[in-house]
Amino acid sequence: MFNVMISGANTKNQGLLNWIREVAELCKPERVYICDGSQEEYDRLCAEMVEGGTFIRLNDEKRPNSYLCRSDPRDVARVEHRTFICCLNKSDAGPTNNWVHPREMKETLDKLYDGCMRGRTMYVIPFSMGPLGSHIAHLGVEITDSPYVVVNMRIMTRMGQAALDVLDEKGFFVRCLHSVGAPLQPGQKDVPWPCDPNNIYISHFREDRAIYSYGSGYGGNALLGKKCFALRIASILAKDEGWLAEHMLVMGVEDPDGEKTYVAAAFPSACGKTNFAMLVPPKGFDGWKIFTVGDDIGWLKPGPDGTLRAINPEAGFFGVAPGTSMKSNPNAMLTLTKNCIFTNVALTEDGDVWWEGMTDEPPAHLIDWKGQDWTPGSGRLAAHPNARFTAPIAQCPSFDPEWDNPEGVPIRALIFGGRMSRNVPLVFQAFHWSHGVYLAATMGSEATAAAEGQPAVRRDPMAMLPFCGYNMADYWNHWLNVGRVLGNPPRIFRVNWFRRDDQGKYVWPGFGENMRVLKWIIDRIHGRRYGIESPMGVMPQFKDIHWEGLEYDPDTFYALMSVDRDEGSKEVREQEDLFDLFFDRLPKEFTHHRELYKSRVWRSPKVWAMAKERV
Ligand code: TSX
Ligand code: MN
Repeated sequence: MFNVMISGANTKNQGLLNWIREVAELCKPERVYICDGSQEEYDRLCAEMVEGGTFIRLNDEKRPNSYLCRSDPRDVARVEHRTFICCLNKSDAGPTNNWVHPREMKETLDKLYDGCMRGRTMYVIPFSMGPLGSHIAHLGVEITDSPYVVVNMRIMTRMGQAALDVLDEKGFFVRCLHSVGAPLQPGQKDVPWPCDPNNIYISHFREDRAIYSYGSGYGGNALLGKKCFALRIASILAKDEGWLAEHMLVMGVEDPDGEKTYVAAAFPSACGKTNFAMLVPPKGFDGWKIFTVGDDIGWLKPGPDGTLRAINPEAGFFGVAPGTSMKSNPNAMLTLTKNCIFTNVALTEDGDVWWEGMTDEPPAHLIDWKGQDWTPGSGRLAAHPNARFTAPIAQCPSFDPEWDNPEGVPIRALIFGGRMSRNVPLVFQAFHWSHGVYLAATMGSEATAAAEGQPAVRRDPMAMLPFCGYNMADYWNHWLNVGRVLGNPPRIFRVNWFRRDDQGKYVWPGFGENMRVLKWIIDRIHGRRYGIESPMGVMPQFKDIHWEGLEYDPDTFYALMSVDRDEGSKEVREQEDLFDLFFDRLPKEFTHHRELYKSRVWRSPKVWAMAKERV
């Protein structure tokens, strides 16, 4: 029997105590520590990481209680090709996931985990995804050998003694095991960012509802509450229990009369989800206010009133730093003034942080994300493009106090948007729930590179392609089932902030001006504003949008709303390619929606959706 000292918080949960022993026997750490989630614990771990060279404490005048961390340059992002869904039947993982039989994966992992924590502390992190004790929330415990994970999890989740209290003696928790995969021999000196980048496994066990991650210390690979639990495992739980775990921001929109309407929105990565979640209403919107509930993940559960009620399972933002500025997202910048962790950004001479896009003029000299001297002429990026901030959501100026409501907030609209330079209008509404599910399932987004010619469109159903823990077609059927039980389902919308003209210039100003689109959506929900039917869905006419404070030409607006008929037909053929992947489990409805769309398009003028003529 492997003997090891356990210190830290106490628990009487026998299931947890047994699991801790089991993992300790396998991973053979130097010591085991159960996290209590206190500020002292956080400060102590940060100080130890400063001591060991993992963290740099930032200038306390400029950025109080904040740290910079530089990862190994080989460990800088999520790794989709090393992400696995392990379930008994391959077809239950579906054609868009990497599948491995759970028995085979366990054999592989058992070998890797054997002794993998030698010379290190094994941290036990109890956490709640969602308000403590909420019936929509779920508990997890992450065991990790990375103190970086502990301090990030303290910001990103409700972590420590409070979660142990909810877990109590018999509570269920999702098992999340993580190791950086870098055991230390006796006397061996540690490195600032230990990892095993050639041996990464991010594996999810459907039947056990368990997560095993090995080899990476970065982001969603290591902070297992986020993508692994709150999306991949939660999507499996949600299917079995009749709710939705979604890659969605959640926000409240308050009008000048004080009426608050909640919406949730799904966008693929690099579409500015965090910016939208913290939107600042533009000129012409006096008295309107946006409240941020979350910027990345929403758990939506049918409520007693027939609505979908949403919580944000997270407690922090793990956002992309480059591109964030006082212009693009002032609320994010103000959230980052203290108590933050920055990973792979640049360090200024006065001990503060910088990244591309933060200011118009870069500083004359920096230390870049690899720790090297940097000047504007050096021809390299100062921050890694996937550099991140970890920040408590409660510090956000637009923070919604309803964030901690255990009943969640009632969602009135679901908004889906990709990045499409052509042929997807600024905004339109689905005819009804099942049509909306079809619009969300066929959503595409272009690769960000502004190259010549037509950029490649990647289909990203519900923005969940990398995050759905089971067969995507089963997931679509589940969506249709959820709609059937809702008395007051949210209305479904598609948006696109990224239309370009023939010169490649963006046609829509975006950012705060998206408030105009949001207002039309909210007017529609409350039955206050008309839209007219087009082949794609219900669309606003120029007069239906609130234009005060923005000079916007009606012709540009109709160009922004138009779709070319032949392009519409091409789109249908691409949808067929997507559906073919799921031939055996595809919802019947989808085939019918596609055929109906086809016939509407064929009967339309060459360039349609120009709702101009009709009044
Ligand atoms: O986040 C973005 N949003 C949503 C904001 C609430 N971005 C940044 C995307 C990368 C993460 C956008 N970029 C948006 C947008 O609505 N729109 C665009 C495209 C665009 C870029 C620059 C301009 C306009 C549009 N500049 C000027 O008009 C001066
Ligand atoms: Mn995300």
